Amino acid sequence: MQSIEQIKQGVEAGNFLALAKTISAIENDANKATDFLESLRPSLAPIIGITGPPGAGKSTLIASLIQAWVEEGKRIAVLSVDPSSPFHQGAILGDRIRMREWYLHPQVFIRSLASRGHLGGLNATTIELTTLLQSAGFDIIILETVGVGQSEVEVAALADTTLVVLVPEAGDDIQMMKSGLMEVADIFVVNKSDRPDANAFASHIQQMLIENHATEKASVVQTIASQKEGIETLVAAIKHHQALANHVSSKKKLLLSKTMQLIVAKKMQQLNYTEIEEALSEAMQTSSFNIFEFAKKFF
Ligand SMILES: Nc1nc2c(ncn2[C@@H]2O[C@H](COP(=O)(O)OP(=O)(O)OP(=O)(O)O)[C@@H](O)[C@H]2O)c(=O)[nH]1
Ligand SMILES: [Mg+2]
Repeated sequence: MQSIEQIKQGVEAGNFLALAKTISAIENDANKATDFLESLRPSLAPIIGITGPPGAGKSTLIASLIQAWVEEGKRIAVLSVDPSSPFHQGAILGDRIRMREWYLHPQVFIRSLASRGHLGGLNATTIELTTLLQSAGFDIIILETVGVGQSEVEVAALADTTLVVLVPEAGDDIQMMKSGLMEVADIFVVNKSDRPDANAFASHIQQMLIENHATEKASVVQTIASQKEGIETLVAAIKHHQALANHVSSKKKLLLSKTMQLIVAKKMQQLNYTEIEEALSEAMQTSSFNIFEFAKKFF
């Protein structure tokens, strides 16, 4: 394991080798890194979660955001969590093209993580890795996840500011919104606003915010990521939300949600699936089998 000082020095010099090695080690087995993780003293560098359906333009948007922040002299880390799907390789290759100009930039660190079948698509070690990045001298951490099912909720439970990226003809997304997307988004980004229905779609979301008395909590920004349009407004909206998210109560809420996730993950690890399955095979054969009684043995 590299020391955090070595990692930090590397980051300052635009050399991410020690960081990359440490990330791999944590990804392989976070339990082995317990002492290292407990020694970290993370900064308050904001974590910006960016989620939305496949192909909505998340990576293209990130490339534009990076540009804006690099110009402000910031150091930026991007973690892209790819769902383990047949498109996985393609997504990484696509990102290499879309974020091409940033892969070798000394202020920018980009890393793709496979979600390894973790439910909801978020990598199981995301809390560890974002905390590492906060301890390694980055000013902003971006967390990109494809919005499939639960992952919007998961990303919101990790990020200081959550962007939900949608595209105009996203009929299904409106359905998703009704079932909870409203809760997680701090900023709705209507990307591909070069498309005909973009304004109507943005107004629709705005209307939903009004109906839900959520205009204080969330905002709507229109962008054309591929033409770098709307990026300044988006950067300003993020900054505005950051100012709100910096309150002690928001920080505490986020830390509490992360703590709960870490506890749940640890408790899950303590369960031995095979052992439970074997015990079940036996218990099932008795006529007096009761699932509550059975499960209690493993509490
Ligand atoms: N017309 C139009 N196309 C765009 C815009 N933004 C991105 N695209 C295109 O949309 C496609 C998908 O963009 P990505 O940035 O890879 O989208 P993504 O959400 O990161 O995709 P996944 O990571 O695979 O879920 C690319 O071909 C982009 O060039 C936009 O504002 N307008
Ligand atoms: Mg992408």
